[in-house]
Amino acid sequence: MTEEQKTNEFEERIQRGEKIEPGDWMPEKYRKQLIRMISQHAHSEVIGMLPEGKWIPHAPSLRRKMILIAKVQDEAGHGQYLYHAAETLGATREELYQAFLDGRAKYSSIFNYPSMSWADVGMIGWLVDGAAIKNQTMLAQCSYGPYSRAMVRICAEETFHHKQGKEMVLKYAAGTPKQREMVQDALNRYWWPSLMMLGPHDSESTNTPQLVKWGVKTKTNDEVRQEFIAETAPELIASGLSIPDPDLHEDENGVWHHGPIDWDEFWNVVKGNGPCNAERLGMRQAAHDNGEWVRDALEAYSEKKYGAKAFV
Ligand code: FAQ
Repeated sequence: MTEEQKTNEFEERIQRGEKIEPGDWMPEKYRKQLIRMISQHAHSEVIGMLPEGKWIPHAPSLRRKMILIAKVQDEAGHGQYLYHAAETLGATREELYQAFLDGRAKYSSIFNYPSMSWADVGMIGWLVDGAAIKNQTMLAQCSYGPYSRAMVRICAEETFHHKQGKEMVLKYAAGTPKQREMVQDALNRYWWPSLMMLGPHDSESTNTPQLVKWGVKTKTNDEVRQEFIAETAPELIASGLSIPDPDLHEDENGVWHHGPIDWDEFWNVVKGNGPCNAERLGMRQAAHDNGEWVRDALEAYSEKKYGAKAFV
């Protein structure tokens, strides 16, 4: 079969709703797009442990501490599933991770913002996990089998993260004046970055047309953002909090409209100049260096016991 015939057959499979599996023929561009997206997603989960992880020692109760430890641990697990999914496409974990540490690979813009108070933990759960779930329930329908299956499990866990964040924010919003002030401040700082994390406006989203054509994404960035606002804004407003967008409103047809997003800020963060880019990557690099002896020990044990390299 020619390349063109194979591509046609591949696209017909996607149109029939079949999943593409690791051993199947796929266009090189499809493979590259998936490695790009899945590895960026994996790096995001790994670096996403930092803003909340920092607050584990300061949790106000044993219950909150246990929930937060479980959540942060889940993010590490999500990184693992996703690196495995990327490996099924022929990439090695070492090369992907090195690109991340060197600052050559992207990860989600949202994790380059600081977490400045305990209330940020709740707001990250409600807004960041909420936005992530909107995007990831779409990706659970993705045409690539290993990514779509990883998403099903990840979404179940993210739903728990989202609920704990919302529970915390609602409690503080109805709490003491100080609690309300903290949670309002967290909303003021996290609202716009949470809208941005869903990706650039469709007119700037260079990858979306190809990803939609090949069933990786089934919605555009703006469509997912719109769904996120429609679900989240009324609940935040009902909690008595004020969303920092004077233009935000629901029209007579139930459609939510928002004010202009500062895309200059977004691209600045994506290019590495956000408030915490250097700090986040520095901490990952330090954790990687400090963990070298663990990787060496696992490698040595695995070689000795199984005669094979360990997945570290
Ligand atoms: N940050 O053409 P598009 C989480 C880049 S997980 C940085 O629209 P695409 C869980 C993009 O890579 C959060 N860069 O790109 C959690 C591209 O550059 P490239 C992560 C961004 O792929 C919660 C360029 O801009 N989720 O939060 C961003 O079609 C709490 C043009 O953009 C995923 O990764 C951004 N926000 O759509 C963990 C889900 N947006 O690569 C801890 C999988 C865009 O061509 C605590 N990924 N760029 O050089 C996706 O669904 C998509 O990749 C999008 C972007 C929707 C993020």
